[in-house]
Amino acid sequence: MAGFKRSTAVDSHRNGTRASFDAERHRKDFPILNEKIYGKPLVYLDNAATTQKPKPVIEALSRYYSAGNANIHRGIHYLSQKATDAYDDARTTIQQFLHARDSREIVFVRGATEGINLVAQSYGRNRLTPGDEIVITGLEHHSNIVPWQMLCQQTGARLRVAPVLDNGEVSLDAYEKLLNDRTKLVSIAHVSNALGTINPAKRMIQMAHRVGAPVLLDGAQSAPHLAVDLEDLDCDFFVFSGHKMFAPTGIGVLYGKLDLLEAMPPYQGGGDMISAVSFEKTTYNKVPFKFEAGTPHIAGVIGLGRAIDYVNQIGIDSIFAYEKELLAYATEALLKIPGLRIIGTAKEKASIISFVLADVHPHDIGTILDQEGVAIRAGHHCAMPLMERFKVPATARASFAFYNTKSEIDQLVKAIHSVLEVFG
Ligand code: 7TS
Repeated sequence: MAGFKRSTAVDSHRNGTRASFDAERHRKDFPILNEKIYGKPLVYLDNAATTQKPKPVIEALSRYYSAGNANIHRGIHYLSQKATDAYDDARTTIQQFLHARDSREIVFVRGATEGINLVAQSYGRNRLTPGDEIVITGLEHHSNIVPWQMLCQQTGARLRVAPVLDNGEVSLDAYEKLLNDRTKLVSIAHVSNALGTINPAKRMIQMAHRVGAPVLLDGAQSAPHLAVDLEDLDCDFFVFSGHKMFAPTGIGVLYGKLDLLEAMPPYQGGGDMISAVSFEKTTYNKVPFKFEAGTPHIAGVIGLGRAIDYVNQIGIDSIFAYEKELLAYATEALLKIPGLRIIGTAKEKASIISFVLADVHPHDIGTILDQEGVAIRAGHHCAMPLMERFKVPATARASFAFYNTKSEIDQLVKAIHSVLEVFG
């Protein structure tokens, strides 16, 4: 596996030498982008739901299943050892990508959802008592709401929610006021999937730490788009999903500070998470294996490692800078469309635009765009309380990746005009 490579885009930009980002070249790595939908070229703008997979990832999966498949950590034969090495290498690749201190802090899970549930149950269940408080924000995905509600039901703790301002930013004043010595856990999105808001995570983590509360940062929408430095952020837990960063579905990561993970009981019991079992007593394996019961998604882990190598080759800072350009271009173009209103106008945004169009239902927008080959998402984006906050039942959402282009945004704009023609 290639080692960690920090992009030089920002530095070279400072020197005035930033080469333009070659999205057309990167597109060639994604076979699905050549697909035709109803005879029209696919314009894939649903990257916040899941991203497409580049050839190196597809080939790594194919190679693993054609020439390397075996179970890990339990065989002495050649293929088992080879699979174990590839699995362990991917853990190191991810540790370095996230700037975590130790590869034991990287636990493989199914995705962001499972990571959050693991923390709620393994960290929260034994620690929280009636009267304790868990703080989240008003822009969370359901997967960062429901596990905490379940935990509150189990423990008698109370869920507190920091409100969202009209521009889609979290009110930091209100957030700070919610924090007190009853706060036993804070769990916040790094980037909102429905609005694109980038939360000032480092500041919010520092505020929570001042009252002694550990923080889980939900990186499902940040890890694929911006540099995540866990040493600098100092969050206690971090989760993301592989499928949103060019890797297969069914694989994701929970990062936890080593001392916290070591003190937490296992989430699931089974093979590989033990060091010895008898009918009287079982002792558990070390972290991270204590949290990886059963045969894991070995191919998924290898695919995720390869996806991160791929991102590192392009450079996450270059990706962020390019997507920022796409966001600015799309925002300007969309705002020229009569009746279109963007929901979520935070100062710091990732490449996600949610919008409504006069009184056309977002599902109708999505359906008509689909006929033009343009794939967006329409709905509540698993953020129903946020939709309620903005008094809309749903929005249409275009979300960009580094393989999208300005000409695809032109296609999007053209397709929205055809919606207006139908509903005009
Ligand atoms: N957190 C955030 C911020 C998300 O955007 C999502 C998925 C999750 C957690 C859960 O990730 P999973 O991989 O475990 O399902 N978001 C979306 C979306 O915006 N459209 O489809 C899935």
